[in-house]
Amino acid sequence: MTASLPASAADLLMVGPLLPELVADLESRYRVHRLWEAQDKAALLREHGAAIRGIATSGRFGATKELIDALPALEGIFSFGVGYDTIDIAAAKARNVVVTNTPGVLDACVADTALALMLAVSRRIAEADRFVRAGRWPTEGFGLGSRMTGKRCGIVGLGNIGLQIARRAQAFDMEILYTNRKQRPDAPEGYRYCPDILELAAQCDFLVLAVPGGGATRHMVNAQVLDALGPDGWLINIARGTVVDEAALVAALQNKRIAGAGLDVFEHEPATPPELNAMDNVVMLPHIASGTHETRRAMADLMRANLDSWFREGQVHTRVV
Ligand code: 8YV
Repeated sequence: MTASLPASAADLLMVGPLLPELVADLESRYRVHRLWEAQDKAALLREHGAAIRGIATSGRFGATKELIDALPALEGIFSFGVGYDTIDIAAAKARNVVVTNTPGVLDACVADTALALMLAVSRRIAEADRFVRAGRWPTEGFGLGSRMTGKRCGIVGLGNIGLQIARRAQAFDMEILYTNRKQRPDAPEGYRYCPDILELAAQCDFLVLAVPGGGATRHMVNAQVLDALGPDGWLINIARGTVVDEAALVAALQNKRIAGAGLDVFEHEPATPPELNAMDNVVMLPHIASGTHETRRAMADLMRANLDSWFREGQVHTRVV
């Protein structure tokens, strides 16, 4: 726990509701303005905008150029989460506003979720649970799943999270293939590099997305990639919904051009494509990959450390820009 700052240390604009413990702690030490609760957001910004020195946000709530430009005294944007694709980084840079995120502390739980989805879709875990609950076991056979052990795991984006997914997949005797902006010379021995996603999709059984969101990766998984993955291949997405052309994914699933999908993220969250609801070969989660008590606490601690160091010493721990 950090030493307390004077309550008047700084005015913060909180864009959306963050972890309740974090909100309570920040409110005890900063003047926090709750943007999401304001009936008239423009009026809140008119009244307090000139005093606001920090934005507290997350990947979900982001920070637009319009918001950044409405805050003349803004010094920093402090985000709860590793992904910052919804924060206008160019606008922050142009204003010399520091941006921080919470890398590292969530890698393990996000990787755990990727493996959970891989097992869930290949072994039909969620579907089997529904089968038992519906009382169908006594009278019907459930049928078989597909083996995960020993299959080929194709990771898109071998960053910290990708590496943790690979390590876990190796425990299932899986072969590791990956694509990345460039080949990683430090990748563990035996990891096979594919220069492009099409080749990777064609050669793996599970295509696991672990790249950042944003313009550079938008719709990286399109109809062509899904066709390369093929009718025995599974798509797993714990990255960002924008990485997948969701309409193309729905079409590929409807036409059985891929085996199924395990999705923690969607293109228009919290909306999910209604066509997927009836598909037993699809497992959908409400963006919970980092959602454990332990990890969310660690994310809150890191975000708080960034905020406090900035307003005390003008320094931060995990800077994006
Ligand atoms: C969180 C995330 O769900 O870290 C990220 O980029 O997407 C997740 O860990 C999110 O930031 C909190 O709302």
